[in-house]
Amino acid sequence: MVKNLLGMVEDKSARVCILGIGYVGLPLSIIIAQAGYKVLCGEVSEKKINLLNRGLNPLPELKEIDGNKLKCLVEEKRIIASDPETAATNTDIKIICVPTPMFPDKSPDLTSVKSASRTIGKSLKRGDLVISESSVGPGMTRKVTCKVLEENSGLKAGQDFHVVASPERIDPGNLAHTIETIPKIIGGVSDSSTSIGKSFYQKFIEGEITTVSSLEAAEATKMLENAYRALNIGFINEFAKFCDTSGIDIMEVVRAASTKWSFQPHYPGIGVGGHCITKDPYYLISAAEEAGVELKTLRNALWSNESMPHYVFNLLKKDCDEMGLELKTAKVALFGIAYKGDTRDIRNSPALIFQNILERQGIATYVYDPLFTEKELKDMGLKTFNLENEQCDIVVIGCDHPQFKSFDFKQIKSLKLIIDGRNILPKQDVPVTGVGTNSNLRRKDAIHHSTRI
Ligand code: SAJ
Repeated sequence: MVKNLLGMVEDKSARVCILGIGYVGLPLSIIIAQAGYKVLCGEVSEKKINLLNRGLNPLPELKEIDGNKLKCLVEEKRIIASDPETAATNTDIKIICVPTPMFPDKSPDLTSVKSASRTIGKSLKRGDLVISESSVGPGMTRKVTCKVLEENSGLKAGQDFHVVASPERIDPGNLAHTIETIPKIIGGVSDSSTSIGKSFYQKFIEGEITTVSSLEAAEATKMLENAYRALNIGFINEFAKFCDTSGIDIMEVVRAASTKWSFQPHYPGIGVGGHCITKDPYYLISAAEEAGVELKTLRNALWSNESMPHYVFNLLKKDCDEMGLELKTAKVALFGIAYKGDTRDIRNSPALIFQNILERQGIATYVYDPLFTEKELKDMGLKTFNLENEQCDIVVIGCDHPQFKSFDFKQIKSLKLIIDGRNILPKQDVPVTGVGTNSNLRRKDAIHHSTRI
């Protein structure tokens, strides 16, 4: 390589470009700038560029962003935002942090990765380092990212420039796992790429840095992690359906099984949301199919997870039939729209999929979420439930916001039934049906409990 990139990493003179200022790119920009590098943030959103260059957080929902720290770094010109082309030009290390969604048929949508690679390729210089933090299936960095980089630069990956895959492991909103402390996996197109990638990350990652032998090994590591989680959730959701028919309380059984050293608890619920566990496994399935291997078990687990909003709807229908409640005319309040508790992130939220199922059945659903204002919910086109002055017949718990665990449901005088889509509620005065908790058990307790009053 013509330039001494390692020396520039060591003396912090290497200029860093980060393409995609989202859940991954923004926190990454801050910790790299804080480590002493100049960071050029490339963004397609004019709004984000303007906010960032005014020292304002373009993602206010990200609790982990320290606004003051960001403001200082912008004022010191350690972070500058611009369009992607400008940000990529005259930089030495280029990090791709763009989204990797799916097309409607669940096949990988690498549009943003190709666009970022094209942008980088146009101004790529000998000795530069390109890092892909975007989560893709094994082989995609080599077959897509490297190919586009080479086509647009006339240079050769591994020979003229370095390429590393280091899939993000961000856990949005979880302050227990900050970007600095999350362990990192790094795999390069060549040993020297891996080595320089590790030297760079060591400057700002406190967590353990593990190097692997190739781009594919790094991509496969991320895919394995999230497929493992999707598989376990998929099975526990299936097991919950069995428990519902067999007088078994799944939460009791999971607690008991957790006394075994090799059992990692997972919990059934109204479904699986977010942008990792819903999507990464399909990237793995697609990569495997290209290699002629069908990952049937994983695909079935994903279908199990995707079936849960409907399953919970069927629980609701069954309970209404048993209780003589006319669902069509009942007032249903959905508590919580986020994809998981204690976050405002609604991407692929199963609670909203559930809400859509009810709406399509002509059942009006009113939404309450303590993390959103009524105006925000209305701006999403949702009907809102106002705790202060409204009543409802049925409450469905859509996500495990901690506030719901101690919520006083007695204040809803007309309440007749709760469907606990996350199995988080303690016993209530009204019947509560959970997922896999064999509601008869809980309903008997509830009725018994309520007769005592
Ligand atoms: N969920 C269940 N049952 C469970 C666990 C989760 O139904 O036992 C549901 C959640 O409610 C949510 C979805 O699955 O709807 C995903 O939950 P998650 O805890 O996996 O949260 P994510 O999507 O933010 O996952 C992230 C991932 N991080 C990255 O991909 C970088 C994932 O790899 C982590 O395992 C996860 O955080 C974590 O462990 O916190």
